[in-house]
This record gives sequence, structure tokens and C-alpha cells, in this order.
Amino acid sequence: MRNETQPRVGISTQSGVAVMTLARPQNLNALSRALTDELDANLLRLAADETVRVVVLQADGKHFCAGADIADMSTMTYDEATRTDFIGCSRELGRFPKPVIAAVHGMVLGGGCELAEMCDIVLAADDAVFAHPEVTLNAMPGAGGTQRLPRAVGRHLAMDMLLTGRRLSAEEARQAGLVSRIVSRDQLRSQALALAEEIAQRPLGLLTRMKQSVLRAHPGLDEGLAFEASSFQACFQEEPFLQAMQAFVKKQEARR
Ligand code: CO8
Repeated sequence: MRNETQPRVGISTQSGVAVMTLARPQNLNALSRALTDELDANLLRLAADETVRVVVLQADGKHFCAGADIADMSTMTYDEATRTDFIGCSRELGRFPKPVIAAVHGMVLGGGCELAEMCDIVLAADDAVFAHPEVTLNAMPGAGGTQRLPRAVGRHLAMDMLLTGRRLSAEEARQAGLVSRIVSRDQLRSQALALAEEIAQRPLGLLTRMKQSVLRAHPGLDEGLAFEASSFQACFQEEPFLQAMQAFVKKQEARR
């Protein structure tokens, strides 16, 4: 097994493209506090690095990301939850000044789906599956899912997914507007890099102005994110959520 003291986010940079790789595959890249802190620190550095024009976010292992680390959250009290910035990872990714391409495969769940929603282009492998299963834990999204998913796929499909945990195939997600392009699983990394290199040929100033302009296409987002954050924190007062997390950690319950 991999040593948890090793970096949880790998970085490589060349030709104006930085590739960030979630590297916690033994836990299906579940978003532990340590992982999101590393993600944030890398994003801050890449935002300031003028040699970087485009970022690719990808993941090691069978799945892109199984969402928030339920084991981490299961030990948290309500007081701790109210002091925790669950959208910490999204603060940097969601407002990152340069284009970000998500290259996703396998399960793209909960907080993992929220990472993809924060990116500018979503390249999906043909085996990708998208869902917000928080409701099956008696919880709700806490890193922007209630805000960015409806903006991507429309309110009605978003509510269907959020209220049932319904899974979308890559093709369904592409038709709904959550995915930009689908590629075969073995071509995912090379295609993401090729797309990033194509975009990185443009001037950095143009790319950042374009991105800043598109971010303004969603007025009211910050207010919605703040409301969602406190609503998610409130789940930590509710017994059904606390019990569902314990059941997951103790592998007591089959979950969809
Ligand atoms: N958290 C912690 N550990 C996880 C998680 C998770 N989300 N998902 C999987 N793991 C662990 C398992 O416990 C298991 O560990 P071990 O090998 O030590 O027993 C290992 O990863 C492999 O998992 P499985 O054996 O379950 O693998 P399967 O292939 O049988 O199943 C699934 C894969 C379907 C993805 C299944 O693991 C699953 O349902 N996972 C939980 C998915 C989920 O409910 N995600 C939503 C979490 S809530 C959320 O994301 C809210 C976001 C709030 C803000 C985020 C801020 C960071």
C-alpha cells in the first residue's frame, strides 16, 4: 500500500501546461483534508506561475474521485464542521484565473463531481459515471454542487440527480452539458494534454481575460456557495447523516 505521507497531488509542467494528478488511489482519491490542502497550495502556486497557461486535473487509479473522505468527516463534531471550510478546495479551483481541463474516468462522485463542475472543460473517458450520492448519506453537496450542477445541466435534471443520487453515463452527461467531450479510456490523458497544449499556444493575457469574463456569466454564485456551505455544515447536527457515515465506515450498509 502507498505511504500516506507521500504527496497526494502529483504535478508536472511542460510547454505551458501543468498536469495535476490526484494520487490517493487506494481511497479512490477521496477528498481528505490533507488532499484538498495540497490541491489548494498547488493551485495558488500555478496561478502565480507565468509559465503556466493551462491546467489539467486528472487522477490515478480506477476512479477519478469518490467524493469527500467520509472517514475524515465521520469523526467531526458540528462545532468542528462549522469551523471547517469544506469548499476550501473549490475556492482556488472555482476561481482559478486560467483555463482548467478536467480529465475524468470511472466514478466521479459527490465532491469529485464538484471538482469537475468547477473546471472549464470536462473531458470524460467513456467509462466515466457522474453522480451526487450525498443524499444516500442523508446529506447534501458542500463544495458547490447545488450551484454549479443546475447551471450546467438545468434545474430539473440537477434536482433529479441531487434528490435521488441518480448516476449519469459519460454520454448522458455530455448530452446534459456536464461533459464537453468523450474519449476512450486509454486516450484520456494524451487527449487532455493535446487539448491543453493547443489552448496553451494562445497568449496568457487572452486566456485569463476570457476566463474572467466567463466566470462573470454566473452572477450570484458566491452568495449561493455561501448558503450551500452553511446548509451542508448543518447536516452535522442531524442524526441520519451521522449514522449513515458510521455505517459507511463500518461497511454496515449496501449503498447505491
Ligand atoms: N471516503 C472515504 N473512503 C472511501 C470513499 C469515500 N468517499 N469511497 C471509497 N472509499 C474507500 C473504501 O472505504 C475502501 O477502503 P478500504 O479498501 O480501506 O476498505 C476503498 O476506498 C475502496 O472502496 P470500495 O471498496 O467501496 O470500492 P467499490 O469499487 O466497491 O465501490 C464506490 C466504489 C461505489 C465509489 C464506493 O466506494 C462508494 O460508494 N463510495 C462513497 C461515495 C460517496 O458517497 N461519495 C459522496 C461523499 S459525500 C461528498 O462528497 C460531499 C462533498 C462535500 C464537500 C467536499 C469537500 C472536500
